[in-house]
Amino acid sequence: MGVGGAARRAAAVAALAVAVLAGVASAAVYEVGDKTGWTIMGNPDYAAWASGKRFKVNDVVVFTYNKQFHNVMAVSKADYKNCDANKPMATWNSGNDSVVLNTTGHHYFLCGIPGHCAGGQKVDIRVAASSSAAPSMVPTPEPSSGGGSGGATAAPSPHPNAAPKALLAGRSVAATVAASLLSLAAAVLA
Ligand SMILES: [Cu+2]
Repeated sequence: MGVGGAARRAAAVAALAVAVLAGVASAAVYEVGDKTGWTIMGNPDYAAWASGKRFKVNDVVVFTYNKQFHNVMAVSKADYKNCDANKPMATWNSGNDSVVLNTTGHHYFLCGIPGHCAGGQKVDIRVAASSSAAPSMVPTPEPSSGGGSGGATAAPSPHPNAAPKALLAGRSVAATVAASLLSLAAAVLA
């Protein structure tokens, strides 16, 4: 039974390690527009480019362009729709900009050069919330309720360390209240 618990724990640790490694290793790098890059020439279809991808948190998108003619702006959904380049949340203009997609949801980018966004130089990159699957794996090793018997006795040990302070504080308050109630009762009875 002890062996079974150890094996189970080892398996859980291994699974966790794999999940962590997978999370780190799976960050992908995407060149926006692929070989076409970030441009307006040839009317590239960035919606089509994005639709074929499954972006994840911490993936990187690279905008490659001639910085004399273009730039990259992160904008709100409304500004994306309206091609409004007047209040970008961020602007890049190196000609080779790597942007980390550090949140889930939509990331809206456009070129701020007049007319370019309206001409199609805009991209809506949606990051799926797939990473939420990883945290849910963490708690699962703990409730080893199925196995029961032998190994379970070791489990309670992590918790008692946290409890005593709060417990003692609560107890001393309760003791004080009880003592004053007793003295009050004694006074009434006397
Ligand atoms: Cu442009």
